[in-house]
Amino acid sequence: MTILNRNVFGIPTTSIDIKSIYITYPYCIQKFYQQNSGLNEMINMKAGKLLLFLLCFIAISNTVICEAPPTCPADLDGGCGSDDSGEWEGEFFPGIPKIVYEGPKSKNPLAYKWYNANEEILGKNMKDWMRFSVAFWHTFRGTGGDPFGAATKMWPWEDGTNSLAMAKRRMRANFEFLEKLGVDRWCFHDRDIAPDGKTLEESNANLDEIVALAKELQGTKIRPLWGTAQLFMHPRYMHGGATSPEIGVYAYAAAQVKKAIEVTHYLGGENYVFWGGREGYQTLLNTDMERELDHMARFFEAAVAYKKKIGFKGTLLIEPKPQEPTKHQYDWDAATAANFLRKYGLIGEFKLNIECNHATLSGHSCHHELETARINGLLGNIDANTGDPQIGWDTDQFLMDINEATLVMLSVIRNGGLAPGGFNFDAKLRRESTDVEDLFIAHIAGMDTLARGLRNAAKLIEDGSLEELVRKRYQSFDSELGAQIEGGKADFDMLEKKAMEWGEPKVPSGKQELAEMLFQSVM
Ligand code: XUL
Ligand code: CO
Repeated sequence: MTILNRNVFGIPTTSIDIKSIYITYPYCIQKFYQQNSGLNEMINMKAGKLLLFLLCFIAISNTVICEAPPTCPADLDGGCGSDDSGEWEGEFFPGIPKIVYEGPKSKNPLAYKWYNANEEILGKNMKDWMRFSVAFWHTFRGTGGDPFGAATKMWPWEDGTNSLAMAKRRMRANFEFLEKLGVDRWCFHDRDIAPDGKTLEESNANLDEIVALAKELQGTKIRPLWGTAQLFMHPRYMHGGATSPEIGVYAYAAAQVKKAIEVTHYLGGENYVFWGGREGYQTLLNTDMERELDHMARFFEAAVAYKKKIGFKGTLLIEPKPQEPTKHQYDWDAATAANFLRKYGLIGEFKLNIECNHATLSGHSCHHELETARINGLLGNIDANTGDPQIGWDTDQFLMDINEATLVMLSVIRNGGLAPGGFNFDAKLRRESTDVEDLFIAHIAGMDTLARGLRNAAKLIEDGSLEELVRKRYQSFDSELGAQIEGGKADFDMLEKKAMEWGEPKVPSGKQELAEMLFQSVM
């Protein structure tokens, strides 16, 4: 609904809009708390509570007490732009400096302590090992809403609409964020960055308009790590996209992916992702699984053909996930996805995008999924995040565990890096983290944790003791018979003869605790 006027808190005064009131009222309280931190104790007292209530009451009655939130209201009578075009070019993150490396002793939350972009580790700059990327959908579309509660994040540049003007303003915020963070890559879904239209043509036109702006703002340095199509939010995709039993949906999904590959290519994207959130089933009783999987394979074949047709050189990535939102997704885990690719002759055309929280949802560790992808030649990209063992669903938290990060980086080093893939922060702030600076702090901490993992993994590799432990465990195969077995030349007759000649084998210790001790020694 259109709001004609707002008071200094952005609260509508000439028409009632419940959502705006919801958004702006807590902002006043929040700001009051922040700006008067010394009053926190007082607020705990009765008099303090009364005073706070009075102040906010007066504020809502249009009296100037609190400072106005720096909103860019939809009606744009002024403030963020002269018209509805979203052309505002002000600063979105005032007071946040360019984030620089200050070293491990720094106590500055807005500085890197471990991530030193141009420092060389194992023959490669840290930034080339990491190839970090910001996920547009979490960082710029995440609201903090959950199934039990409404949005908690009131970013100053948001006006509560999904308009084209808002999409443009948000895109400008994205690029200021990337610049300040010193990150050269970003990832997006088509519908995160531009609003859905009434028709496919209108949606495509919206996307073109936003992509043109993104192209301009990218300059020469910034590129998408990957793009993707959102085939899960709209109700038309409730039974899936490529696996929907309805042919019209299959065609619509194909058209959407076609366009998303085009714009990813146009923006210089290095990869394209397929995450099949709704490609799966809720019950096998109403599902022809074989037919659905055949359809999905045909869909991927068509994507490969189209990619080649338009000259897109980026890697196509499948992102496994076992469930959520679907009860059982077809790309359950790395091994399932690899088997699917092999069955349908697609193995050379795709790699995998391993997400750590998806790995744990499927009952594996992230390290297991990375190693499964790596040894199959399929490790293409990592969606860097983590879950919470006590919660158990896809919480998409920033990865802050140094042990976990070290294991992740061991796989990445063994893979020779991830390029043209990288680390995409498919991670969101907790619902309760509501300050703009939290967006920076979360990314800085996530980047520092992985950088620390890289440093630790490099130490482990340079030290060599763990590698030596593993080598020793298999050294009996470094023999003539071992070579015959590994070369596929040892038949059962030959092996039986040896078993009888050698008698009961001597089985050495697995040295697990020693391996764990060596691992911990580099932390
Ligand atoms: C959902 C998820 C997606 C994909 C892209 O769990 O990870 O954001 O990364 O569609
Ligand atoms: Co993901």
